[in-house]
Amino acid sequence: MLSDLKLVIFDLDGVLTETSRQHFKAWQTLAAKYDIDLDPSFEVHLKGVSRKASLDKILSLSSRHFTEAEKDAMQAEKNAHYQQLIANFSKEDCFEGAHELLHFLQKKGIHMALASASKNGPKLIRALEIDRYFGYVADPTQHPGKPAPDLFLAPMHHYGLTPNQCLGVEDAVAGIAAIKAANMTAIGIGELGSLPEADAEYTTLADFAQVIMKHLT
Ligand code: B16
Ligand code: MG
Repeated sequence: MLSDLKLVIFDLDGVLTETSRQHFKAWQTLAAKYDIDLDPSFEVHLKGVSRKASLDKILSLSSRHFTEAEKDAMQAEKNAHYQQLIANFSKEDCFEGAHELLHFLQKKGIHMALASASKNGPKLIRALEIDRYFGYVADPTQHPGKPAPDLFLAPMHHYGLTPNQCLGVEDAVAGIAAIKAANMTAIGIGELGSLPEADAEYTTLADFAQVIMKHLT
């Protein structure tokens, strides 16, 4: 598998940096305004899920009906709060090993792409100073969200590759499902056993980086 490797497709939130706390805090604050108490155990259901789909999941906890205009306003409010919470993100907010791994893959001539569900992705990778590594950034406004495979297939098609030449790296159940639906090898980052559909799981990005860098050296 690694001998054919031409493209690594990274998820962003939860793989290259940790923004799930900020996403969830912004959702909790919004939900509280509508008397919805978001338990921390709900967070896992929002990982890798688009802003709109996340809101729909949260509002399903309420018996109230919300108009589309109200839902649009709620998404804008959540995003403004989220952007405030990540306003000071910089290079140091990348997970340990991220810069080294991206630099290593670049030197090896392996393409890198981003397959994030986040519309804030392009801005965030600039803040993290890793944007120069990505030859292709899949646009979440142009494709169905995870678990559909499209965000992972778009970079593969961009480079004219086949699934066996690609590796997807994800922290969310929906994201691993998307990679597998694209017929690619799926690497799960997170608590071991939490992503059972992944082909291999690593607790941290640094652990994965060590293994792949050793294999490709
Ligand atoms: P935004 P990823 C996802 O990013 C997050 O995991 C998820 O919690 C969030 O709702 C989604 O992006 C949309 O983000 O509101 O910024 O467009 O993990 O796919 O990189
Ligand atoms: Mg993620």
